[in-house]
Amino acid sequence: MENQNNAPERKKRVFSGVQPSGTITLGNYIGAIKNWVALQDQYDCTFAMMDMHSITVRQTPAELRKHTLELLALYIACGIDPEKCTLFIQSHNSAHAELAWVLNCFTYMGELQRMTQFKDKSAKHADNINAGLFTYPVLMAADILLYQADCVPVGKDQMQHIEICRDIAQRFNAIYGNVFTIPEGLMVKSGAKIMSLQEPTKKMSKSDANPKAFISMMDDFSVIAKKIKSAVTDSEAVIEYRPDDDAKAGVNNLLSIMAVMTGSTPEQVAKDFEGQGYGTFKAAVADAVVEGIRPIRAEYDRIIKDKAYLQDIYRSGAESAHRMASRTLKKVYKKVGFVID
Ligand code: AQP
Repeated sequence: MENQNNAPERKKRVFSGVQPSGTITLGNYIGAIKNWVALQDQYDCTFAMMDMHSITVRQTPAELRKHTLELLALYIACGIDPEKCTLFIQSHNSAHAELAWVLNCFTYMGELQRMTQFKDKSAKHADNINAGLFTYPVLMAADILLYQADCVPVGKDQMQHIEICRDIAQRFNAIYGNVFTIPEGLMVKSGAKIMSLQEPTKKMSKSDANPKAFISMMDDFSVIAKKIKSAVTDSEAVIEYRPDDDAKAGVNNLLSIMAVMTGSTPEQVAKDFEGQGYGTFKAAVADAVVEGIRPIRAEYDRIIKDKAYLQDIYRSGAESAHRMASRTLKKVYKKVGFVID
């Protein structure tokens, strides 16, 4: 790629990540990871395992470590190529915590109080409303801004956090000049918010207390089929896609899942199943999900055994991540008036 002065232009940058706060759900896959695969040829991509974000909710240490490595193996099994992308563990690059501190001083309490995720998670974890949960969006802003990311592919639930990240970056730039690239959120048209199978007006979440509510990418295929077959729908017994009708939330969700897994649209899937019963439809959705996950699981089972390979990837990933991030951090420290050694 060259500009008018024949100088090579840098590829646009993408940053994203998932918290290893449990086993990854079909929602994380459809809303985020699946879309990263399509971006890796066109963009300079950095994807992380966001372990620092995970501890805003209590984690069992051994489980967190296990989930972090599983997540890396899953990224690769889903098609993320470590030769093309930087893959690293967030806590391996201390620049995230350092920039987050600076950005905390440019973020207002009122802004953070408006964040839906903070409200939801404080209601869910009323015994542990910690300051990290409150400032989660600031750490997320640091994650993105450190890499001067142009695009951040995320599910719908994270768009509010992208907005606050843009506000913080613009505020900082207005004071100190062009320090940060202002990132755009990148959201898929279909599947940006996969809903709980048991309460379809709620997002599917890996930390849901009811395992029937989510499909884990690690579930046995028979369990996946069972969960889809017992998904909550409605008593209307009509397969129609009505995205604005909460009474139809369960069916809408299954139509969206089927559409993504078969490369169709929810409207088309609804047409394909017109006049059929929910039982037949659910069985077809279960098949589509299982067949979509099957090759990923085969790859995953192979990769997770190779601990040395995974270690090589996250170590070299941390080096590149550190190199990229330290340029931004140094600039920020200089701008705010820290003595640069
Ligand atoms: N249900 C979903 N539908 C579509 N996209 C989703 N994402 C999460 N849930 C859905 C997207 O997955 C990426 C990683 O999310 P995360 O793990 O960092 O945090 P989260 O959004 O809080 O995901 P969970 O599964 O709900 O985790 P817990 O239960 O730990 O809070 C993001 O791009 C997100 O949009």
